[in-house]
Amino acid sequence: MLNIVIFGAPGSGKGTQSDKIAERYGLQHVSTGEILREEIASSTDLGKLADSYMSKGELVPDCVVIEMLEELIARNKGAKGFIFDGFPRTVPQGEALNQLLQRHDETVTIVVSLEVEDEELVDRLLKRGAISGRADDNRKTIESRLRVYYRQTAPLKDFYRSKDLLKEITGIGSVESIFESIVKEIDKVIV
Ligand code: B4P
Repeated sequence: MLNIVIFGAPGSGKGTQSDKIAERYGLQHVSTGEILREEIASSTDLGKLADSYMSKGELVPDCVVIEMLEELIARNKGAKGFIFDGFPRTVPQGEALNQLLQRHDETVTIVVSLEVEDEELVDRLLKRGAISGRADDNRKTIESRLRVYYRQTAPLKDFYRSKDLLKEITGIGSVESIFESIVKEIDKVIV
């Protein structure tokens, strides 16, 4: 199986690149953000809980997303592999993902980190907010998401670097040129 983690600050292009990677390698795209937004749209109990965190730019508690992911992996046993987009977002989530994959005799194959400066991130998310109306794409929530990223998510870089899995790629430029750089790194680990 090919198991890719795509990692980066909010607005770094994770969702955009994940769609392309999933198509290229025939992988199951797992976006915890998308799943949570669907739950919010359906007003489920999980959605109501998630909304109370996401609307403030905070992370949904680890136990909630880890359980969500466990169910998803169990439901997709026949998949060729996964692209994990927006998961893990904390070191405990990273540890949980390792344990989960180990239970299926699998591991993380590669971690792609998209590197983009804060100014560009804020710009992209404000533009998306103006077009899509996504509730958390407003200046106040974006600033909080960035703070949360540096405090809770960025430490995962060292976690994966120490396992020799981290590939840092510039996330500035055209979507196609960034995708080409990602493909180059993935192809190195699968041949
Ligand atoms: P996500 O849905 O994962 O949202 P995000 O981090 O804000 O990044 P997103 O994927 O939307 O942006 P992208 O980089 O693709 O999470 C939302 C919230 O859910 C979190 O804040 C958290 O509360 C909660 N959550 C999700 N997962 C969780 C977890 N594991 N644990 C706890 N809580 C969790 O792209 C942004 C924009 O940039 C797009 O408009 C795109 O068109 C544009 N763009 C992309 N590439 C570009 C390029 N090369 N040039 C210019 N623009 C580009």
